[in-house]
Amino acid sequence: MANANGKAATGFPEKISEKANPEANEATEIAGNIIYHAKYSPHFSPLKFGPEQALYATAESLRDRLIQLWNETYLHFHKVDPKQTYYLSMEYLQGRALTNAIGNLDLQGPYADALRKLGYELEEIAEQEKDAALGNGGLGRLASCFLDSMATLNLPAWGYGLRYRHGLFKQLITKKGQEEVAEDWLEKFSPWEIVRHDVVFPVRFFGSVQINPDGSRKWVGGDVVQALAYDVPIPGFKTKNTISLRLWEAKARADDLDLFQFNEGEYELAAQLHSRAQQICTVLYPGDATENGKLLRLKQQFFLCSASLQDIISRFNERSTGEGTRKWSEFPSKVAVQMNDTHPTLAIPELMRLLMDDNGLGWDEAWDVTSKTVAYTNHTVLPEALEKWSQSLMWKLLPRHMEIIEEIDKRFVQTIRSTRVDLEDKLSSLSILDHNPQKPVVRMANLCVVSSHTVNGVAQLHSDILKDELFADYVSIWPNKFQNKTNGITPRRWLRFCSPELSDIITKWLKTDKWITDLDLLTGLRQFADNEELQSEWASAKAANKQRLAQYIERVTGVSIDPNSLFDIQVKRIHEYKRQLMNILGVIYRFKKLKEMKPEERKKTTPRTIMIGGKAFATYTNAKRIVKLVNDVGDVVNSDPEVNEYLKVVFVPNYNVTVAEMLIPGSELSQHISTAGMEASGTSNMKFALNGCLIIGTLDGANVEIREEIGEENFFLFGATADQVPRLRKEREDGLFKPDPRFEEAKQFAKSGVFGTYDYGPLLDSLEGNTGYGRGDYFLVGYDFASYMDAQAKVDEAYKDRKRWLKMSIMSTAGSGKFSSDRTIAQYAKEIWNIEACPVP
Ligand code: F58
Repeated sequence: MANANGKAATGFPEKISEKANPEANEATEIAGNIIYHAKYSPHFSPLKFGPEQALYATAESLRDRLIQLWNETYLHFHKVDPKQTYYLSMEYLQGRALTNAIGNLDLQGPYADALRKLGYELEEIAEQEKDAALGNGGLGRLASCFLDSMATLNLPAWGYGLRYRHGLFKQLITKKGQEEVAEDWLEKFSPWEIVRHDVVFPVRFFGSVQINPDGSRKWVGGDVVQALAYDVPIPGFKTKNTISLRLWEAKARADDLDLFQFNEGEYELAAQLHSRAQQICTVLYPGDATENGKLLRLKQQFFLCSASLQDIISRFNERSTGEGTRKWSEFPSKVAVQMNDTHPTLAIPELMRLLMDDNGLGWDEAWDVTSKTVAYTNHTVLPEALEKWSQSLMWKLLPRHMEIIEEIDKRFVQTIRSTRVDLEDKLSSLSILDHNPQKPVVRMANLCVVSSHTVNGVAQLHSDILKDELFADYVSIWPNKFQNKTNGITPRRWLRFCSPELSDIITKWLKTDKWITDLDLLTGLRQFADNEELQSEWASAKAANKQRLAQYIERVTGVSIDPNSLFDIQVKRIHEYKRQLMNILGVIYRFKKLKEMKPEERKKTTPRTIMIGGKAFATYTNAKRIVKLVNDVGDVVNSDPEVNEYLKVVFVPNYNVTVAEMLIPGSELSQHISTAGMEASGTSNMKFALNGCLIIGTLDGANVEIREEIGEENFFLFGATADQVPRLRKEREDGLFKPDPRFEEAKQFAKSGVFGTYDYGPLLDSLEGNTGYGRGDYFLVGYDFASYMDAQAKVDEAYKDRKRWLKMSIMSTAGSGKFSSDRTIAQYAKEIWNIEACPVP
């Protein structure tokens, strides 16, 4: 085989004997196991052992170990039979798995040595891996951080999701702006997943409801596709516990192929069900502008719910002994189902159906079980993001579920009518079914609230808004149903593994690495925040991360950036409420001022590199215009010889978990500047703060709590507060808004044509006028611009004082302990799921 560097090779080092060895701990044994996989689990022709082959063989060697731990974990859960949590999510943003698995298994040194023996650096091999990008944004990454924490805390838990072949799209930046191409993470294969050919469940669509002579009902006919389980191991950090992310794939069976038609030459017709099954797991968020698109999304949601619940029920029944099946009333003491947003809401009627129609329970019994089992996390208050499904579409695809939803609604309405006359006039908004004759819909959030035992928001401010506004009337019915669970992030991926330099410094100063699983220990850094030695070590770790980031940026964009400039980053989904537009207008203003300055004045400014990244949903036109504007501004600014020493603007393409792992450690300032009240929490704000990056932000989502934890003197605050927003919008409508001259100047300059010929009119017009759809500056960019620019000026000043900046940076890390997903998950476990740790002995 050819060796690492592609030189002609005669084979692997002779001293290392190839050997299947799942328990390999030491470098030579590990190398032997890697060679074994390269030879005997081949996926490539035998003559080559390049970096790609090395990645697969290395992953397979680790997988051996993970399978062993996995089996021990589930055997242990089976024996102990604890209550288990099932996390249902349409999205997971797992990113790469290699470094994470090696790190969690604490095998970093031996693996690096083993690969060196084979002619490779571990980092080089890790770089080969494609991201598993089965998510869109924060909600998907949160699910992945939660799995890491569940495993680390030894909780008996499973993640359930879909195995999208192409995930979310890959973002290309061209002259036109953003272009989407299909993600290819499964083009070859994923070394981490294991298909379970014995775990297959039928999932039905369409059909009709048959009423049996005894009055019971059964859903029959329609299309039946098969859900096949693929398991991805989720290792906990320094524990044996390794849990599963179970991803479903949709398939048709061999006998669903109509051979007769096929032999008649009607190939498409013959394989119709195969092709319909294949569509289900093709992409995440198929466009839903068409009826077909909507139908496909609804199918995806139901597919996840039905397969997962059948699996959960079969596990519950596995424990049945000679005395017959277990009592269904025990179900909620063995099963907790968490719905990640409303996307898996169909779990509610599906559980009811499975209990009643397949297992013979009566309505009351089934309702008791269901409502004690399911809980719902809300991630948004934006009205357009609250899912509503057309009733006619639902009747067509899921006729039995619609009957059940109607019954849930009817009983809810009856109860309110008989017990709460004061709510009579609120019933039209509280009910699940909206009978608006124009467009009758099912309100999924209402179904979740009515049916769940617990509803939670994802940051304190967000949970307060849920209780005081969105769900206020429900709170008066069920005062104890609503909770807050402030989001968190895993400190393993988001500090220990992505910034080993900073981690080592933290461990050195805290004299322990226990902070990795007990993040509150970071407060111990506060006492050293002024210490010059720590500050200088801190600065060199940051400098190294900035250097690495600068190289990356040059490689992917061709733009060379100065590692001595202030690295200012905003990365997140592109959305008007997140206000990337405000950021770029600020940049435009800065550019204009720099142009107007004399050379010696420019020298006194703080040089900045502003990086913006994120994907715009394919059909969200204004978001795509923002991407285009950022790129166009970058082109002009970066090639301006007078200014580009002091300002660079980079659009970072195809933002994903791996890119985040590069950007966040190298950041010094990050922008979390949403209109107050609109960002439910935000989680990248936590990652940046943990990495010693300062935040410029509004009092929104988790920013509020981050600022409390790290100290207001370490946070660049600006903007209206959530409670002022309605009044400000009203004033704008009444024509009372007076814009800051800087805002007008920035807009005029943007429109002037300096940034090219693209028509930004429609985008910038959203900031004009006082009312109207897509106009009237709904997101208050104009109102907040003045205080935003003032806060940016404070940033520039603070950066000039190196000691002060470093102190603020250390204080940010020191105050980030609360934002570990271990804390979040421990709270879910105790306060919502009622589950306990079940560590493998
Ligand atoms: C995000 N939601 C919130 N949704 O915006 C963010 O504030 C929060 O921190 C995070 O959830 C975790 O709680 C989010 O990512 C989506 O991506 C939607 C998925 C369905 C289509 C519309 C976007």
